[in-house]
Amino acid sequence: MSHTHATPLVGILMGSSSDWDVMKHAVDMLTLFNVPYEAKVVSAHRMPDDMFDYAELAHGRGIKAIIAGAGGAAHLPGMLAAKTIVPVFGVPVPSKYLRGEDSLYSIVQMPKGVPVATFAIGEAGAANAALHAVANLAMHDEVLAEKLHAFRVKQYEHAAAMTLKD
Ligand code: RP5
Repeated sequence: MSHTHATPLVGILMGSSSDWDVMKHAVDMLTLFNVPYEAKVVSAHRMPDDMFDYAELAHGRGIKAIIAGAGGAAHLPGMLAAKTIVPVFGVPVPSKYLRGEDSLYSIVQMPKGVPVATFAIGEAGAANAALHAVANLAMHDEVLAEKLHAFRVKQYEHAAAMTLKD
C-alpha cells in the first residue's frame, strides 16, 4: 500500500515506525473520506533537518493540515508548528514507561503563540485528528460536508440501536 497520494491535502507524520499502529487510524479515516494524504516517518530528534524542510514546504505544497504523532518527549508536533502556518494536529502516542502521559503533556502544553491542536492519547486521538482535518476541509467542500453528516448519522443509528441486557 502506498502512503503518498500525488497531491496530498493532509500530511501524517510520525516520529517512528513504532507509532504506525496508532497513526494508521488517521490514515484509515482519511481513506474512508477519500481525502488525499501522505504518511511518513519524520523523527524530530533523529531527522531535525527533514522535519524543518517538511514544515517549511508544506504550505506551498498545498497541505491543509498536518497530523503529527509522537511518543515520549514528543517534540514533533510543536516543532512543526513552529515552522509552518499550516494547522498542526498533535497525537500523543502511548509510550513504554508513562503510557503516553508524557507524550500528551509535551504536545498539549504549547506556550502561547504557536498552537498545536492536541487530541486524545492513542487510536482515538489519531482517528479524531483525521476527522478534525476532514471537518476543516468540509467547510469549503460540500461533498465532504455531506459525507461527514452521513458519518454522524451512522454513529447515531449505531448508538440508538443499542440495547441493555437485564
Ligand atoms: C518517538 O520515540 C517516537 O515518536 C516513538 O513514539 C518513540 C519511540 O521510538 P522508537 O524507539 O520506537 O523508534 O520519537
